[in-house]
Amino acid sequence: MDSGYIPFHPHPSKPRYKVPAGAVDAHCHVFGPEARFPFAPERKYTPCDASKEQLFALRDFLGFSRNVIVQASCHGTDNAALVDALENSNDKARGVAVIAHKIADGELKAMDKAGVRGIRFNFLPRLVDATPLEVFQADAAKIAPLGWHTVVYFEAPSLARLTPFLKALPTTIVLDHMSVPDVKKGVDHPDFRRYMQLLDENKAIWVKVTCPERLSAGDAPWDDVVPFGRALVERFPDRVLWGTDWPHPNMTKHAPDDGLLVDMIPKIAPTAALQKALLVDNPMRLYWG
Ligand code: 0GY
Repeated sequence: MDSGYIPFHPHPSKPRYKVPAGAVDAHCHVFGPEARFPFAPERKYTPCDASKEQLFALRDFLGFSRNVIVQASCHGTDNAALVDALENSNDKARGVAVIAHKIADGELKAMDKAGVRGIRFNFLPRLVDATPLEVFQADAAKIAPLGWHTVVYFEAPSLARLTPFLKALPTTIVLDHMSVPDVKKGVDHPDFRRYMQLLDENKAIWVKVTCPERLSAGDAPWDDVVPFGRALVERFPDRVLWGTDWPHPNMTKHAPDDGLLVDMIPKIAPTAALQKALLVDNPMRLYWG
């Protein structure tokens, strides 16, 4: 673990909000354990270990039924820890991989069997070295026949540059963490309006209303992020996903209390119908359908 790296919260609170039956935590990670699944040499950070057993225990503690585990950049394109977690999940987890550009079809099929349903493109320079768009485009073409989707992690200032790329992808697309808006600008700022417009005009684009602890200018309960999540959930109720982001890599001040993250859900999805869409129907359709 890097010096100064902040491990996940050791004792999250029990959420006061009770999630609907069958709820899915649709964005979380496993890290290592390093002794068994070493981190990638090209990684930009070295986290604490965060095992599948710890993830599944948190799932149960928070009242969730399933997980979608996303390959984190610290594991590079070696998806072994992810696949191990999927294979030991009792069919309660699906995965999103990060693939090497020369991956063999047989390896994709093996990952599909294990429960991988998508690949992730990461555009954050603090997490990965840049990949040419043509390479990502070729990767998307490779996984499209499997019925997989593409998860794309970028920050708001990259929206204009990446819009043509997103429009050309042949798969369903899922945008991580609302593409990291500048919450200080507010939901009515032209930047976020353009983002809403992208989703309005492209029905293949979904969005994760995740990471208030990352996006907020303040601290829990992260109320400055609520209008962003709520605007997306109310306008695109059948294309939104929610997740904890456990074990919360690269937090800069302290680790969030996962119970408080769950308690935020009714603020961004204020009706039972929206909560069921966000937590059950949408992730089940995308990952278990
Ligand atoms: C996240 C966010 C982060 C890290 C990664 O792949 C990663 O290492 O995604 C981050 O630092 O913003 O999705 O957990």
